[in-house]
Amino acid sequence: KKVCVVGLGYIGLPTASLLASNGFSVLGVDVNPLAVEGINQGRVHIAEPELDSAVQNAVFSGRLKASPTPEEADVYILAVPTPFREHHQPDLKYVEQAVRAIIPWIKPGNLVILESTSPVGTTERIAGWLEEERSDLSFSDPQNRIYLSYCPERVLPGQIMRELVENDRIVGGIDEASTRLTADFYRSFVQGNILETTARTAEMAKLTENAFRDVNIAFANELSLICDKLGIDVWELIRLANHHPRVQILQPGPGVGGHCIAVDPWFLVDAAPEQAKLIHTARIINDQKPWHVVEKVMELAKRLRSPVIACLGLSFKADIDDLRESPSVAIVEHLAKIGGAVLHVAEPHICELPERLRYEHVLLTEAEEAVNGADIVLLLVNHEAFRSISPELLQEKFVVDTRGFFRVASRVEVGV
Ligand code: SAJ
Repeated sequence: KKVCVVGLGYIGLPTASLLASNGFSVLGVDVNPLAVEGINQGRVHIAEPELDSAVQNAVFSGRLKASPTPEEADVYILAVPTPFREHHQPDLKYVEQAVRAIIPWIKPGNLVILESTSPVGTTERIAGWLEEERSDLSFSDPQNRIYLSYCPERVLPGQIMRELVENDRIVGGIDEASTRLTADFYRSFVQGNILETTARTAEMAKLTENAFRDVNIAFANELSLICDKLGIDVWELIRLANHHPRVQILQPGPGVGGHCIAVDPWFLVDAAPEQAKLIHTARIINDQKPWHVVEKVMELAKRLRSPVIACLGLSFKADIDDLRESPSVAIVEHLAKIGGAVLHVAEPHICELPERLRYEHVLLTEAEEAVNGADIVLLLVNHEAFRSISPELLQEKFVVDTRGFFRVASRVEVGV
């Protein structure tokens, strides 16, 4: 069987290599010519554990090839981004481009699967585009029948290769025959359960999962603000409360980053603004958290003459190199713009500062060195690499620990 995967990003590329290792012949399609060229040489443009070797094996075995344009295949998987536009409205332009690119190649019997996180109703819209452009194909006539489904990915960056195989998957077809065909396809390479439903419910399920996490992180972030006001250690509080058999509070942080959790809940707010009140408020709480951290640091900085601030971590979460939509980057950028302090930034997963942080008074350095020369230590990401920072180094410094990472006595320990 031949599979064409459109979009070779965080989801498409791992999926393409997994399919190849399961014996499918895979064509990966991407609009980025550098990514295509690199993949064909066995090189990967994404940092994800075990992805390089999987792609290398797939390419060198001859079962994975990349190209800027689609070809004929049995199954088409669309894994392109779905960002939002101004006013938090979902932008389906990449999905539409991908669908329009495969439309000329589709034959009766083919299966089209959308994996991109999408607003409810997107699979039905794709069916509309297909019917519009290809009157020779049909979702009902057995002679010219094609199949279409939604199957969201649910993998966690950092564990993608394992979770792609082990996670349960939800499959929702545009009709029952599509659901069944798609479920059989995923059963051929996924070990988790394949759960069958409709396209609309599957779309909503993906949005619900990320909104659930966002709301729960907002709860933790709100607790951190309340505790800050009342002089209570939020980390101890949560640890204690979580001893209750039915309480499981998540961890506060500097805000919510990444390209999923901070985006997907907006698709629900956009679709049902009157109803999605809690989900909307959670988004606002999480989006405001970085500014609270900035205020906290500035309060301390004002007490010092020419403060040096060590900013530990830039990525959107621990032990990855992904800086996209990272609250830590936003915080450091804001501090840099306010000025009046020298910032020593430590991010062990990058070699140079991103464009938006290139200021004369912002320097990328090694963690211990950054801490050594600083008056204020701002912990933004709980990277494993920061465990080697000794508690002695933090003594006599102001510590703003947004992740509850350091639990030591220092001159002032501030958790936010
Ligand atoms: N965060 C906290 N406190 C926590 C947990 C997370 O502040 O207790 C922050 C992180 O620091 C980060 C953000 O939330 O900035 C998101 O991180 P994450 O690890 O929760 O999630 P992602 O964005 O890496 O991946 C999520 C996952 N969704 C769920 O767990 C419901 C993943 O399974 C999805 O596949 C992915 O979104 C996606 O692609 O939608």
